Amino acid sequence: PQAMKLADYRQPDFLIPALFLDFELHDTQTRVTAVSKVRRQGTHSHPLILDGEKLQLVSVEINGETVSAQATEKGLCLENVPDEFELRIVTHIDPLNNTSLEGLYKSGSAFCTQCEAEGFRKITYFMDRPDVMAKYQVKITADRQTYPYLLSNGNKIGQGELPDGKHWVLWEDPFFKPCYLFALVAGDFDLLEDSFTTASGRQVALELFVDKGNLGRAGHAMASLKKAMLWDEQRYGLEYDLDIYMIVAVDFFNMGAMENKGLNVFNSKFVLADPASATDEDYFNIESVIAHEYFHNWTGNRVTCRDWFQLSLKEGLTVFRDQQFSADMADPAIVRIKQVQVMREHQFAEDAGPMVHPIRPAEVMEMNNFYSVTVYDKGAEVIRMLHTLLGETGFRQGMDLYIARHDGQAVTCDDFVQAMQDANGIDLTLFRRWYSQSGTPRVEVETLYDDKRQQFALTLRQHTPATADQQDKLPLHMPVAIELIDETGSQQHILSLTESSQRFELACKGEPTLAVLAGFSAPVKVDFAQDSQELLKTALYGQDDFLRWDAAQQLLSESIHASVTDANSSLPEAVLALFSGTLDVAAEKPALAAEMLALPSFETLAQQKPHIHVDSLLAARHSVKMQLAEAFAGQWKSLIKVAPDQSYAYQREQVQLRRLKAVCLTYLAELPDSEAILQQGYQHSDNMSDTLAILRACQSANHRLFEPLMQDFEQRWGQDSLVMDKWFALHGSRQHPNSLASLQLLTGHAMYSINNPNKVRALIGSFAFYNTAGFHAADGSGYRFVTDYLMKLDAVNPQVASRLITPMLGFSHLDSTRQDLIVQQLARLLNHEPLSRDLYEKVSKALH
Ligand code: DPP
Ligand code: ZN
Repeated sequence: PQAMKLADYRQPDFLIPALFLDFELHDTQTRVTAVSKVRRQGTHSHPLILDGEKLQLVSVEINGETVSAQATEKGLCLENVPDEFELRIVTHIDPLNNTSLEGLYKSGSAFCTQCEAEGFRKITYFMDRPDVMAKYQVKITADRQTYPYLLSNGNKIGQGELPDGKHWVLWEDPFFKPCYLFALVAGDFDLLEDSFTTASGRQVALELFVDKGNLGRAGHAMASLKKAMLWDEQRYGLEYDLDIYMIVAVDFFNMGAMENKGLNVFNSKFVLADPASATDEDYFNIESVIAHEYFHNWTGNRVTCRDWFQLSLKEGLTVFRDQQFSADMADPAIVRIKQVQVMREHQFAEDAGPMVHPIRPAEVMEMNNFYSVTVYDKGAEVIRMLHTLLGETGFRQGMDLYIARHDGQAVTCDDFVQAMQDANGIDLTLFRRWYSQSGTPRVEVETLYDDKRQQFALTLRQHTPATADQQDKLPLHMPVAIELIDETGSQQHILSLTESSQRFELACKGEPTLAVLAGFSAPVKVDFAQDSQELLKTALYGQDDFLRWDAAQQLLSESIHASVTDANSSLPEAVLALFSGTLDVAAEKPALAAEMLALPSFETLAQQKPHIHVDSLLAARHSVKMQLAEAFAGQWKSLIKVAPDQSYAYQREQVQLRRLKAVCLTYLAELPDSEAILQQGYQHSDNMSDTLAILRACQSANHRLFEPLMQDFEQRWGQDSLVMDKWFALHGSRQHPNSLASLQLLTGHAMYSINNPNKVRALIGSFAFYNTAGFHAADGSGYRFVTDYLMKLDAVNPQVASRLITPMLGFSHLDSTRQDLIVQQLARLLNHEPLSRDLYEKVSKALH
């Protein structure tokens, strides 16, 4: 396979301004008739090249005349076509056997589609690229009883009955759109209906389709949608533009959800919730993903991407917008902490591995591989930096100009930055480097206090180490938010760093304690040697909650790393003081306390050092956990009683207390006398958040209650697919000598299926990503198991396989024995035939 390059972009040779699609649905032989208006763009005599995969070509007509055309594996080439013509193509497709879940496929008994990025070519021959935009009409015909709902984008403009028990519906979408936003759903659902009146007074019908019997779990998603619609009007002045907004929840889905125009298709995991079956985290994620897809209506759909290298244009921006929304809906500091954890655990890891790329990749072999934490989350961090540099008003002016200038167009990341620049009259030339330069920058901090002049000087030096894809790096433009803490309080500043080294001076009466990167103002690693007393001061007395948490995490991380070198080391005084100080105020600030008391994850710890030894780092983390459990045994026991006394609601104060309780439980479960408390906690829980907190605590402590509670849980929830994913994940991530045997067994469980991405991610994904001891087992058995599984999975669903291989890619920080073991497995995979383009791209890069 060959890589495509951003530098090779050419505008399309033809345009297709109108498309009529006619679907006669059938499990294994759906007939698709596509009628396009085609127009040559520019003066040239190039053939019309259409993308198409896994299609059975029936006929091609140009202006009503049959033409003979030979299809290849990749598509169709039509020579000598007129400058303007009607093209009619009939194909047959096989949705039932389409396990890739791309194009048209069956999820349970329903038909549904997923076209982003390049799935439309599995539906018909077309110019499958986002800069070809058409107005769509879609006719769907199917059996009336089995498929009472026939849905597509836009407005329903016709329907009818047929004599053979079939019926049809005709849809029209008035907006031009790229084919990746096309959607079709057919099935039998329960329907939750509501409506929203826009700021300008238009009534929008809201329809949420869920599997039969799940209506009681649809309310939170609907409420979230209405909040998102209102928020986008108030924050960005953006209103919804069609008369109807539909969301369908399906069980088989590769991603979280998809923003198809007027017809979102969602992984049911991000729709369905009730207190008994969903956790606070599920409620939070549903609200945020519903908002994310809704916000795409403007940032993605009305203004879309010119080509797929520009994916961050819509994803980075839309993630940033959903993050702003979540911060307004929930606890801003906690929301921010979660985002930073994703950056540090996953994005920094991607930067350190073979798949490193800039937020706007320059070369792509398989586009599905670039729906990455870099494009999404680092992309959002880049937008956040713009927001910090321009301020709320300046950023909004830039957004207004961006939308006004590009509505209805397919544009580039440069167009976005240009709009920000023009609206604010500032020069963003240097800032644009964030789009082309990959890797995690390092910022080194040096300070000096001049007593006489009462000046605090700080020198910032930035440097981005070379990455696998790019040797030479340049200085970047980044905001560095700082806090100076002294006896009288604290002052905050945002420093604009543009050079490789820069010195700043600030007036300060008395030598302050400095804390850098407030709110994680730039996606960088900071090198700042601070003693533990200063970190402690920031953690306990800082203004900015994020900085307090960050200082606490640094203290904890350092004590864990120290215990790697000296296994008998006892907890440093500063860590004890941190915990007692935090526990003292835990009841008043439960959310922040919970995050400050939680140990940094293994993955975060691993990203802090160029080389790690898996076993000693695991042991060190565990030993620190044990010592903290014992040192504060009394506090854990009393704090878990702070639980809310009302019945469950997804409501801020309650969520905070439950989270604090969950963290206390993880320590408590390490204590010898915890069994009765855990047992009772499990029995008396009336909601999934508390239940899962107990199970997680037992799992991470390898408590003997874990097995019996898991059996009880299975008894209770064995028939509930979404809840059983939590059960699979707990098994998959359990660090236990028998984890491989149990994994083998569970792949045969009645609720498990290799065809369902949620199951695979829950069981095998949890093992590969989070079962550190099992996955990195010294004999290589974990790597071998995952590789064997990938070989099977790749034939079923390459996109999911390609996600799952991530933990095998970044191995340069492991010991040489483990590196060799991983390389052996990757080599075996590279020789496996057939190997998807998705896996080939990653494996070949990793072995390079
Ligand atoms: N559905 C995915 C998302 O919204 C891809 N666009 O991020
Ligand atoms: Zn998105």
